[in-house]
Amino acid sequence: MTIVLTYGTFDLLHIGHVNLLRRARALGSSLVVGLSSDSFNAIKDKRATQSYSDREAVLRAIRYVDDVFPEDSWEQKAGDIRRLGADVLVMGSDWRGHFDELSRYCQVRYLPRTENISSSALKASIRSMQ
Ligand code: C2G
Repeated sequence: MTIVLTYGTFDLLHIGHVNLLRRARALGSSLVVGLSSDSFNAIKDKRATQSYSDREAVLRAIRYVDDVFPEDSWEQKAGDIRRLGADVLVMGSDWRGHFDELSRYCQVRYLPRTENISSSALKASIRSMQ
């Protein structure tokens, strides 16, 4: 049983998120997502369009996702890895290097970020259509 762990806001779920989730899941037998809480998004200076509960419901509907829990701080990852028995931490390549210290607890993998798509770009293009 290889448990894969990833984190993110996953606002306005798009193909970049789905590519990441599909590839992460393919690295193991289950994928658990640490979903940024609304309070943590404020810490990340990120405003999500959708509430935590809506973003959680959308993620739980994705076939690649086996479980979701709140990400409330930068510091919780080591504890999450131990608590979940995670074997692999996966993040998009925009995070390359940021979580290398966690390789003492599990494998850390950075997967290529999907080009030309982001929640903020989606919001801008929706605004331009109005
Ligand atoms: N992602 C991607 N390609 C995109 C957009 C996002 O591969 N075009 C990946 C990101 O690299 C990340 C995941 O999808 O691994 C979720 O992205 P976000 O929801 O933007 O999350 P982020 O703000 O990067 O939060 O503690 C880690 C943070 O919570 C990560």
